[in-house]
Amino acid sequence: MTQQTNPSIPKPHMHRRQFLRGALGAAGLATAAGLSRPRTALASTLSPATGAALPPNPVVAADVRNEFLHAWNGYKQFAWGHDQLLPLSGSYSEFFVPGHSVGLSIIEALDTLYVMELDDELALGVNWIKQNLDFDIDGNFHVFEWIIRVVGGLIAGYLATGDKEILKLAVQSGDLILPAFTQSPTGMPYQYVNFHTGALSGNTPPMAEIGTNILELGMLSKLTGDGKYYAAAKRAYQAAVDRRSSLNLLGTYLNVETGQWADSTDQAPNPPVDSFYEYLWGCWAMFGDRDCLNWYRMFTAAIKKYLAETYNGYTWFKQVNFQTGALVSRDQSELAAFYGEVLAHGGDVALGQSYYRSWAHVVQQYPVLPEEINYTTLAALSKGNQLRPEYLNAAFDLWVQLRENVYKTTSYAYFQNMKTYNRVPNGYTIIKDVTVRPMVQGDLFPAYSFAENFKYLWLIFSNAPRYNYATGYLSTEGKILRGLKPVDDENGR
Ligand code: DMJ
Repeated sequence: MTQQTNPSIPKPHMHRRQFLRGALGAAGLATAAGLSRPRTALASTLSPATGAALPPNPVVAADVRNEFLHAWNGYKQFAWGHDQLLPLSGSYSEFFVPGHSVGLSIIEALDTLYVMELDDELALGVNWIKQNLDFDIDGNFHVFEWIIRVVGGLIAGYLATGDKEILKLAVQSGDLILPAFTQSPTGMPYQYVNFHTGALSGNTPPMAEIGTNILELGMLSKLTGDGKYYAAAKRAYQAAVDRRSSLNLLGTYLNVETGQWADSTDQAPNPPVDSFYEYLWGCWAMFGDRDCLNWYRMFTAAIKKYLAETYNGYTWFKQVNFQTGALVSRDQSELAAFYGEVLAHGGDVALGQSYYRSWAHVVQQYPVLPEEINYTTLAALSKGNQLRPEYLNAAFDLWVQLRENVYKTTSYAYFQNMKTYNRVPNGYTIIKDVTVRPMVQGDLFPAYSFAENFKYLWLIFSNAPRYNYATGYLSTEGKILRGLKPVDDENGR
């Protein structure tokens, strides 16, 4: 490993938020940005259902770790070495290519095991990876999922362990998907790469797949000293930005060969565009790249102008035609629930708080969130619950930024709801229909829950000695890309 910084990556400037925090203290942050912080308004509008009585932090933290272990032990017993646990049937499934495991749950869990100080389990995972991980598989790997889950997971695993073999695998995993960018005529990535033949396929990705890679590829450039990874990700971003409308809005799907839009709807922050915007902020926060900051500001201004609205007293983001701004629909995906924390990072603190409050309101109707609602009626358009982390993701990041107790009470309440509805004897599982009682459970523990749900809860309640709350930065998949503290630093914080 070479630790030098690549010259093609802008030097990390002091992050605006760090500067303000240093100069003003956390309390002065929102005031300096000219924003109000309606602490009492937010807290008082939450019902007792979302503001459950909160046990002492160490009690909650211990409970979170026990519940993580409950899921992890189910995985170990029934699915070890496979991608995902099927907890109801006591079986497993593979995520990327049928019949071929890459040990996805292990890779997703590495840095969670580290911050939870589960060192024996971490050693088991690292050993499995070193002995078994083999990328030579004749199948089409989804580039976006590979980057956020595997490349990011191995990078975080390396940062947690310092193990050079893990870094080597992280670099190999990045090299495998790099041709999806470099062999694209526009620089925007193809969707699939066959790891055995190198064949590329899928020429019309959504915005999330075009933009959600600069943190992981940027980290590869930083860790190897080779700027090609960052350059590929930046070129893809630039190509998408160049195709914005005169309103500074974006459609959803772009053809990477022709450069033409395949649709006309801007649906930020819904998937499949969601993390395109998250990573513009992340690119600035992690690498100090001013282009990314400017793009973030430009698109956020347009989203606030044309998509944000107050409906029935709650903040939502409608879908519009990206060229005219005309209304298309008023649906909101659970996956968009993270967005409040990004808005707050970018200085739109009140709007971010308000959007979180909208989702806390939905939790009063659906104790574990359905996949999609119509926000005019709160009707569940997609009734399943995929054990997703976005609401807890927002709670974690807003809590770190603002230190308001409401993010603890609401995330604790959601944790209790997960225990009530998603917990099964072999771990946790998805739900097919959250609108009926008893809820109908499905048979899957998605690997991202090892990376995200329990980690966010743990970091909120544990005051984790192995995490630096002032400098830490997590990817869209919850991978800790900055802020992991070495074991011998634990007592020196
Ligand atoms: C995760 O894989 C990541 O958070 C991604 O950005 C989208 N959401 C899923 C989990 O819901």
